[in-house]
Amino acid sequence: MLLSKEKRLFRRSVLHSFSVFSNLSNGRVCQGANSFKDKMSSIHPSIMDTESLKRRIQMPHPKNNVPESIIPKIGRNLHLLPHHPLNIVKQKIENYCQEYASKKYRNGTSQTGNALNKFEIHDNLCPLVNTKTCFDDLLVKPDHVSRRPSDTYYVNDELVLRTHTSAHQCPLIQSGTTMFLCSGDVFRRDEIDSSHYPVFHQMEGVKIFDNSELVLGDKEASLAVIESDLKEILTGLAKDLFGDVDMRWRNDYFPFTDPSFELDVFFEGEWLEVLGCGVIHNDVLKNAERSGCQGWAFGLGLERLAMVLFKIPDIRLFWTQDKRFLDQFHGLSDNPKKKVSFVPYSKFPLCYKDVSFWLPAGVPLHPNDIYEVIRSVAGDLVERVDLFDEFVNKKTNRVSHAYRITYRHMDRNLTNAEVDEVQFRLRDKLVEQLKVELR
Ligand code: FA5
Ligand code: MG
Repeated sequence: MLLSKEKRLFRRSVLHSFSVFSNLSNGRVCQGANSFKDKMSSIHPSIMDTESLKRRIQMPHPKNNVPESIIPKIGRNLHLLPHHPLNIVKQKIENYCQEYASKKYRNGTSQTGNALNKFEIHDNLCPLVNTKTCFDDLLVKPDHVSRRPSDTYYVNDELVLRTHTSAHQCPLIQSGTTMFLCSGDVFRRDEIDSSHYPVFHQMEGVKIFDNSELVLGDKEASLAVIESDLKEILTGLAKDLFGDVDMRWRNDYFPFTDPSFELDVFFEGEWLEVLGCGVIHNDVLKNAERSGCQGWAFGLGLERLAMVLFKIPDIRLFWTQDKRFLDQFHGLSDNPKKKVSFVPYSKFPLCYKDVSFWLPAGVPLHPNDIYEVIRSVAGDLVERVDLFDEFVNKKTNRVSHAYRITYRHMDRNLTNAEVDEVQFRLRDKLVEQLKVELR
């Protein structure tokens, strides 16, 4: 089930964009870092403090679809909090990758003047990015499903909350980098269950190969070198993190890599997709003004890896401030070899309520619109939401949806009266905001 959900994002539009970049000369070689100096400003778009950033995100615009419930998450930067499980996983990955690089890659510097065996670390880039770097530069077509307001948080026509850390690929590659690891929070309108949350964290890894590392004049042989290095570093990473866990490689599709792969890990009786990766598409490198270079990229979900590593059963737990959760990870950063399995400090009973309604006639509603209203009223009390019945009344042509909402508090017991109160507010809000007709 997990897999089919994620496929939606990039796989629907299978056609690549082969637009001609007439303003770029073909076959341009890698350029020196200095000539990109002024372009670095696009990587660090005005260093904004969190409060200004929140105000910027909330500026009214007809296209602004960022709900209030997202705002408190901005700037929390869980991946940077010492002892937080996401920070521990991030550090483990960075340590592993640096060690791999120092052993596997040649000592020295590239034509751009950057080290050939050390990843640059970027972990505090602004999450507000433009559609050019988030989508266009990565060959994600204007009508692609992942760009729709049903899937992406728009601030206005041009600015979005990054939907993936790949949004930083082109500006960083353009800066002349040879390799980097870039982590941060990403935002998606998505369904609600134990492994999906509207804000989660990703890490992007990119390596651009130096000509001296490839087979000169043989693109195919070079491609084989790149692909095998990519799989080697990621298989090694999964082994380093999880030991002998079952994993599988599958062919995947992303507009910005070719070929593309994903890696799944077996967890709690299901295959859990933990990362996507591939060989960077030539046209992406053209967009980053590094035509003639070749390299690989990967993007992994930090929550997914932390869930497997520490056996954390629910993605909402990462946001709790409860010491019973956070204290379990203390001391791990200094002792990376220590094994920790999260011990649930409470198992409060779940409780579910159903709601069914007619969708408003003639107004296209996406289930993500429903999930967001549910989130905005019930917050982290919702464990999951399932659309369990959908039908069209043949006479009136109206569409009916029925959702089962599973409630469970992470930190305490919920009373029936409390859940009823939330459910009633939620029903009212669905009517008020989405104009549905309750059944
Ligand atoms: C991407 O976001 C691509 N940018 C990854 C990539 C980078 C491919 C570079 C090629 C080259 P995808 O949507 O599959 O791909 O997400 C990547 C990972 O993020 C997933 O494997 C999963 O681990 C995690 N992820 C995706 N959606 C969610 C979610 N809603 N909640 C938690 N983790 C998620
Ligand atoms: Mg995926």
